[in-house]
Amino acid sequence: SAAPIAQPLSEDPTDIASNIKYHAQYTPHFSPFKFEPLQAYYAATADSVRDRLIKQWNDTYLHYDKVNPKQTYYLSMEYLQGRALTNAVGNLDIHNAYADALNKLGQQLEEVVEQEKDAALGNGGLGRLASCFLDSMATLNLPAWGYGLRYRYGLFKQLITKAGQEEVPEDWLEKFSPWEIVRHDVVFPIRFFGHVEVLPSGSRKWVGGEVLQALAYDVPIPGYRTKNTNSLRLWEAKASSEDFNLFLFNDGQYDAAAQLHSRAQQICAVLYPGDATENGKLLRLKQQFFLCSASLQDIIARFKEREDGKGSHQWSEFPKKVAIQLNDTHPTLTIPELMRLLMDDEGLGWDESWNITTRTIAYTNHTVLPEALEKWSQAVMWKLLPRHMEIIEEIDKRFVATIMSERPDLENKMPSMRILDHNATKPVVHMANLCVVSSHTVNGVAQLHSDILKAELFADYVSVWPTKFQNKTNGITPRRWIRFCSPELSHIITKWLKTDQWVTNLELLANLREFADNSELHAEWESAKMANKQRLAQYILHVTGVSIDPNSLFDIQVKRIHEYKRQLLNILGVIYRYKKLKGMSPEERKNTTPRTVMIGGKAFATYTNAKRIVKLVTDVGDVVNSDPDVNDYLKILGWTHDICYEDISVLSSSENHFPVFGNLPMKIGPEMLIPGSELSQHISTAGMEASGTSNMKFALNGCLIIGTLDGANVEIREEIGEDNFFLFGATADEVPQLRKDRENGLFKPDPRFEEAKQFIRSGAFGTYDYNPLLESLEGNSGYGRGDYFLVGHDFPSYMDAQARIDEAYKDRKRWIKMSILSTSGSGKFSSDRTISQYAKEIWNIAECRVP
Ligand code: 26R
Repeated sequence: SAAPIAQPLSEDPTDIASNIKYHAQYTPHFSPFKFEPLQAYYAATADSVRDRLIKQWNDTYLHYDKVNPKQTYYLSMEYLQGRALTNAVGNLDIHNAYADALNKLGQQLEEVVEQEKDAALGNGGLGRLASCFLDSMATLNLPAWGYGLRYRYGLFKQLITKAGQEEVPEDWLEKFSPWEIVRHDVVFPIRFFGHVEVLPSGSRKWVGGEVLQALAYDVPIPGYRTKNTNSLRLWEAKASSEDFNLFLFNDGQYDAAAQLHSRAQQICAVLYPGDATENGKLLRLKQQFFLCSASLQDIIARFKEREDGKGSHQWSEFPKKVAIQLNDTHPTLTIPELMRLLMDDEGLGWDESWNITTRTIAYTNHTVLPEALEKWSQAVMWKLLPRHMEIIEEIDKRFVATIMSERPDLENKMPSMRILDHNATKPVVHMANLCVVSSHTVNGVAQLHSDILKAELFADYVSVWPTKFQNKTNGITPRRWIRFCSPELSHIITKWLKTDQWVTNLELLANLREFADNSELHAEWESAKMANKQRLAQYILHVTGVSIDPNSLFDIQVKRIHEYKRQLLNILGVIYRYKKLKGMSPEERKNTTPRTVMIGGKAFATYTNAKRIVKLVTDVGDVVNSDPDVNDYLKILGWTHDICYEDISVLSSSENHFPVFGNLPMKIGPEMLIPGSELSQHISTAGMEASGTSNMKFALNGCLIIGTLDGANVEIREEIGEDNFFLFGATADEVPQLRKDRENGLFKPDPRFEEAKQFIRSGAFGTYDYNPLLESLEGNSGYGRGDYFLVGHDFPSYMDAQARIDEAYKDRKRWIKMSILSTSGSGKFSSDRTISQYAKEIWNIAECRVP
């Protein structure tokens, strides 16, 4: 064959094939003649696609530099980017060309892309939201970048063994990542510990301690069908070569010689290191500061560079060029660090620095759960960041003084409003309070959540700053979450809408409504959904050996395991269903709606009750799946999750190995799971789920929802119509009274609820001690007991909704219509809509399209 060529930009499959071969030869990642062919093809294909990205990536950078627009910087401790290759060829609109090119090389693009290990640098909703936002920012041609940390080990890999969940490290960098480019020239010093020195001028300076280096790794973020390619900049910690003590090393003291080097390695070693110990807390704080300081130094350097092109920089211009969004409180230290850099390094006064800081920074809250609201020990902060603590004290002092003079009526609210908490036995800094006081805008992530923030968590601030609080309902990128993951459904939508504009203007989906009764559309829709179900069933069989019936109702709940998300309600419902099926005659069973129930998610390593729930799902699955009486009517599968709520592992304790069959991959990610599902469960205790985003992904893919009036469910139901949403449960405003009633002994449990719990107690699901879990549902009060999450209260209405679902599923026409209406009503939930609102209403930035 012809010699391989570089020709990186041709769209001719023959040229592309040649370019892939070129990379296999000249960008080798494996020793020649000794590699896994599929992995080598993946690496060469990724390198080839990266060539294209680099050109438009550089063009984008130069264009932004030239135009010097106001730019947004999104600071987040988490990103869940998912696999990049399918996304890149999709956004660049070269999917078919690459598929053809690989065919010429005897390969399948579908198999090649499955080789990619994705960077799971996040936990769940908040991290995936950040990644959807990056996609929308690029697609909308917005000058907006992400900043984060380059963790060595991201979210743990979940194994299911006889004991339940076990966590093992996930080495996403094990081989290498073709999607990151190290910028050896972008390095900033980051100080820890030390002390504050007062200079003769009276100004203060943070000195001493230890100084590490932050090194930039950039990941390209291509927009959909646009040249604009933004950056996600991930920081890695390094020690400088000067910190390597050659003298000690030659003296045989190897560990001592490289002490700072090993401390640097700890910073980015893992996402959310355990914080039960003081050491753990210190490390987490170091991580947060590392992100904030490196990003700010970079932002300021870029500001100066771009402004100096015009002569010299004016600090008053800074908020007109820079918008910083804090993704929850994790990057709060941006606030005192910006103040410090402006005052101590740039010589500005307090007032000017404060003015700049507060006009630059905005904060998004993602949770009202008390245990997730960050409070840092003042003692730890004084030790690690003495200058920042001085600044925080000053912010607090000035805040208290202003309120006392302007709003003396709020005096008794001061303890909960101020930043420093002196009353506690252990004095803490309230990070959310620091954010509210120092940001120009604070937003929640769904309408109900934003209302709750204003009515409860931040109520006292609302009277001081009535216009500071906004809502920005979350969204998801339609590219990854339907266009690329469900090409079948996408083609049908494009055909009926006679345009593919819906991919960037999702509101157009509403035009499908007029065809909701069309029998031709029904037939196409049903066969696309069936194809997705069959693909899923086939993978499940190959990966796990469990065969499921594609004609059964695929019912899915995948999300982090948390008591407020109520996987326990789901599995109790399944247990009740199982018991009823057992009691039926074979004839009676034939009248039921067969179900395949999939429940999956990771439990935080130290969250014992969540782990017990995982174990219960496992045990119930083991019993039910091997019971021939019910097997045609009920199967239970467990999953684990990430963005790729990846690594499907059937939660079956009897078998915990993960075989690979032929070329099929072991992973079943959400991109396969969601299009293949028909019903999904979003059943949190009302008022507790800030938004939820997987609810939007499922609805967009024509999957019906059983849910409570919580988070974004409220708006989804509004959009798709109440007839197409299986609603149950208490509302957020009823919850406090229901908890009080419970304390007063007024709760009367439904017999079905008692029966399900009794079935577990009887030992039907093995000998594991489920009493602690069952006890959390008993008693009268307390967090973690007394059924704080109202599983018992909502159980009867949940079971009634499930019965309505069984009936609705038997009426194929009605079900398909509801499915079409779910997709038609999902237009609002594009992250393009969300990001346009942030751009207009918070950041004040405009499009900057690369010509
Ligand atoms: C630092 C530690 C205490 C911590 C707490 C909580 C770390 C991470 C979290 C994750 C929280 C903030 C989170 O992921 N929240 C989720 O954000 C999603 C995106 O807005 C919402 O859809 C979802 O409802 C919410 O739980």
